[in-house]
Amino acid sequence: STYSEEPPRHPSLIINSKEPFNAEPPRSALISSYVTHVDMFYKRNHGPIPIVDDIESYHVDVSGLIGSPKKLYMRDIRSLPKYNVTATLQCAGNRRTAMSKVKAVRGVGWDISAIGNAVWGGAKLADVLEIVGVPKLTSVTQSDGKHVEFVSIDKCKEEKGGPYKASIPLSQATSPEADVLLAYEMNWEPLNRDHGYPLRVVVPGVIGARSVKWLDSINIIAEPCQGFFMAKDYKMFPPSVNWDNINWDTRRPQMDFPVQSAICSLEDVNVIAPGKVKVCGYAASGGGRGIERLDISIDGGKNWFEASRYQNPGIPYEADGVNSDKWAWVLFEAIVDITSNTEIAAKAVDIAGNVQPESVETIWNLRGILNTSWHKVQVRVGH
Ligand code: MTE
Ligand code: MO
Repeated sequence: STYSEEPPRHPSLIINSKEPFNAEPPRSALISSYVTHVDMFYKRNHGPIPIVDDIESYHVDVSGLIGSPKKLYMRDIRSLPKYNVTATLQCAGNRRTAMSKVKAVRGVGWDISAIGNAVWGGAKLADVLEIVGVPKLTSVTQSDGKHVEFVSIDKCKEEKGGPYKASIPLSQATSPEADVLLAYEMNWEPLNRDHGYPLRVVVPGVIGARSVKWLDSINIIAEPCQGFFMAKDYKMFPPSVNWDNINWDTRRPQMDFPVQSAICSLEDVNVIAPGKVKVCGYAASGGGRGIERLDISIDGGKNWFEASRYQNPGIPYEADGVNSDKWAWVLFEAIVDITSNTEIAAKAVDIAGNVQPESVETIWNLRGILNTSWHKVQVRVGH
């Protein structure tokens, strides 16, 4: 494996690790549009970016608990109905740097931009599985705890030089409503190399780690995939667990993302002129749960008021409305009046009533995942 043939990247990206390439955009890029530009979309890799140059021979091998193994070529996947699904992808490690300030954690550091919203174009996994003989989920089909495993082409050190892999429940994979895609487009253009060319999985509402890029094979298996990123990583532990007493088997692989929000129009410490200040950012929840409310405080959390929320400009956002993208983030905006040095905080509430926790200390975990604590920025009034 070598890093000599990495694709070109936008110079404004903030690089958190060069090899493998892990980078996020500046905060302001996230709120400049509802759909994140591909070059400003965070890039999260565990090895060198693979090169697939013979698209004619490229195919996905499907095997496991199905009749006989099958090969699916791009033309097979493209012959299925194409769906465009607007879905937010968020790394479980988003906001890890802030968690590591409580106590050291393991993993690449991220500010608040390991998240992005894209329009993914491709075939539904439920349709793909159907053509290889795995029926769609109905009220009578049984999935018996089976999983669908996705194996990549890339090589990573966590898998001892083997490919990145992950799995999702068969019930989710065969459910058309879950909108799991084998995507070949991102924002109406062919996927680029960084984001999984020629084909990737997109699992809406779930931590980014399950959306396997550069898909090589799909296996129907009896239980969750035992790969590093399922069995040993991306699990949420209580604050009491440390590297001496950890027992990985006691926890399930993280799937849905909890409710999250962050302020993107201000940096950690901002010097601003006194008066009206625009506070903008994003809010998102997992499992297709919409954002019910976004609360802003300008006195460190004593008093709160609601920000306005939107997805597509001009269309009012309703948390479970027909015109709302259920898998996508919501952008928020509030105008506040700042007269002296203070702390601005944001917290979101999803349609199940889940609220972000106040402090990062109470959710600290040794892998530094799922930091969904209130996002706070300090502002200093200057001239
Ligand atoms: N797929 C492969 N093959 N290799 C990877 O390293 N990283 C995962 C996931 N899929 C990864 C992968 C993680 S942890 C995340 S958060 C998302 O891809 C990031 O997707 P992006 O780089 O397109 O933003
Ligand atoms: Mo991730």
